Amino acid sequence: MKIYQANIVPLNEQAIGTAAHGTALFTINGDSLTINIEMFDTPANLQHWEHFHGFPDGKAAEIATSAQDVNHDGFVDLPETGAVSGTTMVPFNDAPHEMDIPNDEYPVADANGYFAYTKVVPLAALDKKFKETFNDSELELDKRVIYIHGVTDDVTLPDTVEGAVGHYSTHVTLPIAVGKIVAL
Ligand SMILES: [Cu+2]
Repeated sequence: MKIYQANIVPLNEQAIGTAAHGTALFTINGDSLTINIEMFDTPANLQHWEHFHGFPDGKAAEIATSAQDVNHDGFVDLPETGAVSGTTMVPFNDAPHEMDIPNDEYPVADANGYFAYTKVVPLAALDKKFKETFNDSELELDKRVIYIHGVTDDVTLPDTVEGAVGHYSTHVTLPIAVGKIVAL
């Protein structure tokens, strides 16, 4: 059995008015990966995209901080996280192993901004899909970071905030918390 965890800390908390935080636990046991994520103080009553991000070339990803707001508009948007965190890799939604990122199958925060997500993923299927997508790369969880996204539409985002994906707006993709995954 192999266990990884992440301490998830707020990002963009000044701009969005809430400091989202939580924990993630990844347990590899035989052919299954069990994912447990618990989040507090996220924007309430809202679905939150969550994924691990990383670099396909084996470089270790690091968490974005306010230093990644390179255009100084007050927000670290999704493209700005890329320099240190790499690209979106695996979603924590209803079927992580399908690696289908833009959809509505992510957890929804309650009225207090709390949600808990648990999923048991078939590891061989995830590994196969990951290798197909990222040029034979290994999952290497300890080189990845977890991101939680999403603010309500009443948060005013300047036009300089980027990161819309298909018909999903920058409100859906704005990062609100991030954590480095480490092996225990
Ligand atoms: Cu993400």
